[in-house]
Amino acid sequence: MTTTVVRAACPHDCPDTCAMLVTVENGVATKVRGDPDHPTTAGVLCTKVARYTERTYHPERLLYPMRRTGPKGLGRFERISWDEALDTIAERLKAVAAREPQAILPYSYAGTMGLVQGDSMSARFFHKLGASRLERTICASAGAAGITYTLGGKVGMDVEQFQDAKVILIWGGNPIASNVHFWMRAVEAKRRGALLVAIDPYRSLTAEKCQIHIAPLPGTDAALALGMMHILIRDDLLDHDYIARHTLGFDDLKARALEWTPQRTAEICGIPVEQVEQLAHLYGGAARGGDPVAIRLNYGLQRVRGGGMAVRNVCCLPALVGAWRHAAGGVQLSATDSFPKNTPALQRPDLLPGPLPRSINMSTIGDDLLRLASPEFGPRIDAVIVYNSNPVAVAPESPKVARGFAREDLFTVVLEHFQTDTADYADILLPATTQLEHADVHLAYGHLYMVANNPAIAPMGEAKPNTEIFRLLAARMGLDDACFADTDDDIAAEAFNKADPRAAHFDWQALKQRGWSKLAIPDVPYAEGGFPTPSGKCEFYSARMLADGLDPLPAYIPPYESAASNPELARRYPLAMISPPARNFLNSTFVNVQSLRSTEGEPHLDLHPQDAAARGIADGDRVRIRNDRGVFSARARVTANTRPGLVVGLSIWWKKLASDGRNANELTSQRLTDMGRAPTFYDVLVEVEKTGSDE
Ligand SMILES: Nc1nc2c(c(=O)[nH]1)N[C@H]1C(S)=C(S)[C@@H](COP(=O)(O)OP(=O)(O)OC[C@H]3O[C@@H](n4cnc5c(=O)[nH]c(N)nc54)[C@H](O)[C@@H]3O)O[C@H]1N2
Ligand SMILES: Nc1nc2c(c(=O)[nH]1)N[C@H]1C(S)=C(S)[C@@H](COP(=O)(O)OP(=O)(O)OC[C@H]3O[C@@H](n4cnc5c(=O)[nH]c(N)nc54)[C@H](O)[C@@H]3O)O[C@H]1N2
Ligand code: SF4
Ligand SMILES: [Mo]
Repeated sequence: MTTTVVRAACPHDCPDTCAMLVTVENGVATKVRGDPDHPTTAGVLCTKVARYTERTYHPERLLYPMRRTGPKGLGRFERISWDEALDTIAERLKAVAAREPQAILPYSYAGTMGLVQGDSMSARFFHKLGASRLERTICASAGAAGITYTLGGKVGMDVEQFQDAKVILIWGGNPIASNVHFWMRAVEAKRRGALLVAIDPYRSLTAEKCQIHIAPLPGTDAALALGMMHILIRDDLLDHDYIARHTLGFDDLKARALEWTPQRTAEICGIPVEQVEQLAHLYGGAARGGDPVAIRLNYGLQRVRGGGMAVRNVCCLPALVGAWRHAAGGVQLSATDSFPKNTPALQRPDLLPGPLPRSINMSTIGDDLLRLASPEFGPRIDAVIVYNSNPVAVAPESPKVARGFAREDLFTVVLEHFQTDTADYADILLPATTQLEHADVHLAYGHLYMVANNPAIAPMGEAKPNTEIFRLLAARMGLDDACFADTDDDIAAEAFNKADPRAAHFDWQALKQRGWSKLAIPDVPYAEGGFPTPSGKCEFYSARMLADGLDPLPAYIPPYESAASNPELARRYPLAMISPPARNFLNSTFVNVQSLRSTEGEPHLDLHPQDAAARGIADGDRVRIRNDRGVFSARARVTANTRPGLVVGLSIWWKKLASDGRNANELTSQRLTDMGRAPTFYDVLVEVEKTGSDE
């Protein structure tokens, strides 16, 4: 028997991008584990990925190309050869492209975060065709805009410093489920005497473990941050020297913050006024005492109308108290912009035929698939190629998404590991390799290491890497630029820009051997300012926001749908609904892995005892959740973990694995955030009722 251990990277959409070790026995991957030497992975994988071999060798893996034989959505297919699949796709795309290339739309997200299998060969292919571009907004673009206006980019604290913080605000995140390697450091900080504060309308697994839990109404975080600023300024818990040297617009900010009395803040956030005071004092007081204060800012607060502004306001706090002076102080949202990713080399935008093709926002795919040609929209979408994403389950206002994909005149190709809800609508379904079967190179959004992924096993069945599928399609369509012959190794070798000092040491061959390598970034990056904003300062006042038609100062933008902002709607639909990630799923990935699904059980809806009683709902009852956009059902869990007026449906279920064939996205809306054009998944009013039967 031959046993080898292969260095790999977890490909999932998770900040932790773990360095993995894959044990291979006689060509079969028998075990994956976390690399004990990698400082952030520290030998630990989450429960989901610890089962990665179960997913790779799943009996329902797609192993052959397939052609649809029944109506769209029913998922009936027959096996065909690769030649036939590629010929069919090339012929259809050629015909559409000859008429109007922008009628072709790629649809992809972060099923794999690899820089090679994510978007390299695929982007080159679509660029060369002149296809519509995709605006990748479904997750992070609201917060990205907010932090970029304020701090200059998705940069900030290093996760490896959090254990030394004395106060950690865990704001809009549930790291026990979604960022466990940060959580390990937060727990260590707590052991060393730090105070952990969760700011989350829901008593999440994480909030349960923090010493303090503050539960504002969803979508009111921007107000909470303004209230904190008010108190920090009123009680002079400020670092005047840091403010003077490294921030812009303090006097304007002060005037704005003055309007945010603790009373007004408490009223809008739906929390006691004492909590606003307490939060500001424990944050500002610790900083004033010279202790490092840290904020782990996450995604939960971004998925509402004012999500971008909420992130911006929170990002102003560390500069006010001088938290950036410490390695363990500041804020971390995403590390993405710390990496000098070489996008031009990976994606070759130079292949675009001018003029620049239109871009379609992935968050409004429901409406856009249903739109006719018009001068504002451009041509109708005639062909969509989906890879690394499952829009029928994950995109907002799912009934429209499904109707769009059901269009008989739409040509749909899906590259997948499994027959997902989206795959059911494919005309041609292509089997893709998993991370154990292909090469890749990764950056991370929660740490500062470049991580390599070596293939551990041969592709299953006839599966092929995304890159190879687009390489073959390019050849079939007669695209002959030299870049379409690049191997995955060639592409990986160009993933980071070595001219940038942060990645000057990047060498693909060495990285493949070693597994991971940290960027060269100082431990205390903003002690002396130097933010990547136009002014080099933390911009409390942002001229760029003004130019973009936004309020240049921190502000509060109420949700689209809440009792306060839309009382008429709230009379019909009095409950706010959020649908954050379930611990055992990763977005909609892993929902079909039996062991993980059985841990989650079935779709649940958490309701506060008061709301349950008012509707005659008991724990364990089947309930129907509805609004004007749609309806889905779940089993009620009556629990004080939610606040009155808030219901929580942990997500994202495969629709076809739920008893009613639906999930929470039946009810979410396609309205976009204040900035970044992101979806508003957690800005939703609903009503809940007990269903008569058990179905
Ligand atoms: N296990 C697991 N891990 C994951 C994922 C997964 O699906 N499962 N998904 C990955 C991806 S793609 C992402 S983007 C991240 C997301 O993970 P997180 O950044 O943790 O964000 P969310 O999961 O959206 O929400 C986290 C918390 O925010 C709370 N929240 C909801 N609305 C608000 C609000 O208005 N204000 C505040 N303060 N809190 C609010 C929710 O109750 C929830 O407990 O996790 C990644 N990691
Ligand atoms: N209601 C509600 N909806 C949400 C959210 C929420 O919190 N609530 N969260 C939103 C967020 S934050 C995000 S990021 C999106 C996530 O949405 P998606 O990015 O669509 O994520 P997944 O649902 O995990 O789907 C990824 C798919 O890619 C496939 N895949 C993985 N690797 C490969 C590969 O190498 N090749 C190919 N061809 N396919 C591969 C997987 O099998 C999986 O089916 O969902 C959003 N939707
Ligand atoms: S999903 Fe996240 S925590 Fe789990 S193994 Fe992957 S990177 Fe690590
Ligand atoms: Mo996400």
